[in-house]
Amino acid sequence: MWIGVKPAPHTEKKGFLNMRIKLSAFATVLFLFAGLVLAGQVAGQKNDSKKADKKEAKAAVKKEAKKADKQDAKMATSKAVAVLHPTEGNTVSGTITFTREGNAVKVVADLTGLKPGTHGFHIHEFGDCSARDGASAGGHFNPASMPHGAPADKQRHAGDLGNIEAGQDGKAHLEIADSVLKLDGAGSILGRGVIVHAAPDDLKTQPTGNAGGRQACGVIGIAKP
Ligand SMILES: [Cu+2]
Ligand SMILES: [Zn+2]
Repeated sequence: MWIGVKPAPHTEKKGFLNMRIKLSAFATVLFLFAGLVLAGQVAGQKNDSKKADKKEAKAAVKKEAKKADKQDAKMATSKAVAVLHPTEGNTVSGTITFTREGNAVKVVADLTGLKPGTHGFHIHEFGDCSARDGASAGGHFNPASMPHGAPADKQRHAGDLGNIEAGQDGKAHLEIADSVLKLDGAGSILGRGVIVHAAPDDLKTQPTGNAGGRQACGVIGIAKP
């Protein structure tokens, strides 16, 4: 029996159909792939815009913070002053200025009416000189809960400024830079008291330095820069 080489018409049709199916499957895959690529691009764009938004928000926050810093700097106290008056039965008086110098505060004291020699000299907790003996100024200003010490000690009251020395004329001049004192923020010395004592501060005895009576008292206030 002879079998023709020429494929039967129905087979040809089937082959054509097969090809069509193959083609349409290919097109579907292509289409899906294109869709995926497009979707990926859109998602990428969305991501990009999200990133840009985040960047913008960050920049805005930074700008606000800078503005606030500038405002703080404008509001910050650069100089403070205490005018000291004698307590009852004493003659000590004078002026002490506190000036911001970088991260330190420069303290300049000029006093008169002292007994020649060394006198304990501190910032006390309260700016209250109403008591005749200065006791209303409270203890040494000590916001960090430290023991009493010398100005150069790591552990000291913030108010521990050590001693001031008077000459034979009863006058004393002192200039020190202190990195513990602050004119602003938590632990600021504004509104606190300054006391000059009758005796030297031994820089050891807790919590007073055994500096004796209070001979002059003043309140730290904001000064004209
Ligand atoms: Cu004192
Ligand atoms: Zn102290």
